[in-house]
Amino acid sequence: MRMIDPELIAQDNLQAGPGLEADYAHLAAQLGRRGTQIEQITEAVGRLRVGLPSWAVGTGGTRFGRFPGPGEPRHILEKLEDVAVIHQLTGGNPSISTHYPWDAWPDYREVAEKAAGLGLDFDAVNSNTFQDQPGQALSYKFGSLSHTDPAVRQQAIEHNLECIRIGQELGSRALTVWIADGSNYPGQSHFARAFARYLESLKQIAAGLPAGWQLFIEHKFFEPAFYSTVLADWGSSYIAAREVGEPCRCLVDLGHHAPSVNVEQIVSRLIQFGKLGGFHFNDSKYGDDDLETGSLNPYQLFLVFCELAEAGAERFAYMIDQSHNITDPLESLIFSTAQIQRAYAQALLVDRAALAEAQENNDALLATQILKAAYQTDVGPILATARQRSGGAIQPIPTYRASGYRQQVAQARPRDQRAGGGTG
Ligand code: PSV
Ligand code: MN
Repeated sequence: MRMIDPELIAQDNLQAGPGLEADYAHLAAQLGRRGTQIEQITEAVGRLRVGLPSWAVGTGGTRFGRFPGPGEPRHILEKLEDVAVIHQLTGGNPSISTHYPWDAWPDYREVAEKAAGLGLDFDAVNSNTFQDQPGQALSYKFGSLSHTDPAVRQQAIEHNLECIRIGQELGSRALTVWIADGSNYPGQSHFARAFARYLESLKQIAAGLPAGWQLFIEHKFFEPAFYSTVLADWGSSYIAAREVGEPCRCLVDLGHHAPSVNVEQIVSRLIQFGKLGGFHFNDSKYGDDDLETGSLNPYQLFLVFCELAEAGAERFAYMIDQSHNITDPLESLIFSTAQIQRAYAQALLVDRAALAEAQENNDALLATQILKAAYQTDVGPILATARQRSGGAIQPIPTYRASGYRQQVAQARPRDQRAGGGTG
């Protein structure tokens, strides 16, 4: 089932097609002179899968307020429809990452069937031990997997095992665990004992993973705990992944580092020692702002992709994790997907042999110019061609607006106070 009339996409593409063909031919010639085959880049961009989180298709917010937009999805089936719209237009977002209990549903076969009918599959399932749920026996106020009380830890472990069971019904192959455990006061928590309890809980979750599944852990240096967090940084994350063993890998959320931290170097380290699992993409200026990927710091995104492209980017799991507070979330996700594809295409343009030589010769200026030459290439025609070839739109946001999808769902989905999204 297609959410947007394919005829509309075809019509829009017909209009934009001749201009794109000319731009693509020009870029092909330009890259050819540099010894780069444009087709290889376009195919690689077409293969990149960027997962979407179920919580990003609703309007996000902050702790000060939320301004819901019209037609917000009220439950997982409607979230699937929204993700299908994005994928139809971009061709690059074939999977959805669900979050429990936010996406709880009485019959997961129904969810799996609906997704299959929309041409979607399921990315990692996400557990939630950072909020208390109505009727929950024990509170996570003072932590979950690292709590001092073994009964609370057990409850959190069981919730993760339940997420795995749901994921099996959906066809997911990974569990992502982000914990909010930490402390607000110096002295409140014993750093080493809390970390040991976390590792022990994580091992029990790993023992419950089906064959072929991965366990992703996500570090974050602050918030909601403001003095210390149990999994504060990539070093702790690496240690935990190593202690837990094979199925456990580190997930890098771009917003989970202090300002100015060299994230691309962290990515390199994790790749070098076999523990990079994937990404949560977003952008930030101050902390975990959950701004749109590439909206603020596209050069950092490019530098991250330089590390990934060298290692073979298709080995890793990619997802967008951001909060859309003032825009139509679907438009923001389309925009962000293109930013990610852009960074990947630019990274594939880096003249690696020349860069290696400049590095060997300690030619700092030449090395940085080689990166800039790739970054400053407008790869827009590559992205648009990859979208068109996958049945998507050459100009996805204008086509989305012309489709009237938002107006349709505004009619069909009366406002539900529980709906919403984002991480704020
Ligand atoms: C935490 O800030 C986080 O980035 C984790 O990925 C969560 O799963 C997500 O937000 C949604 O709460
Ligand atoms: Mn995240």
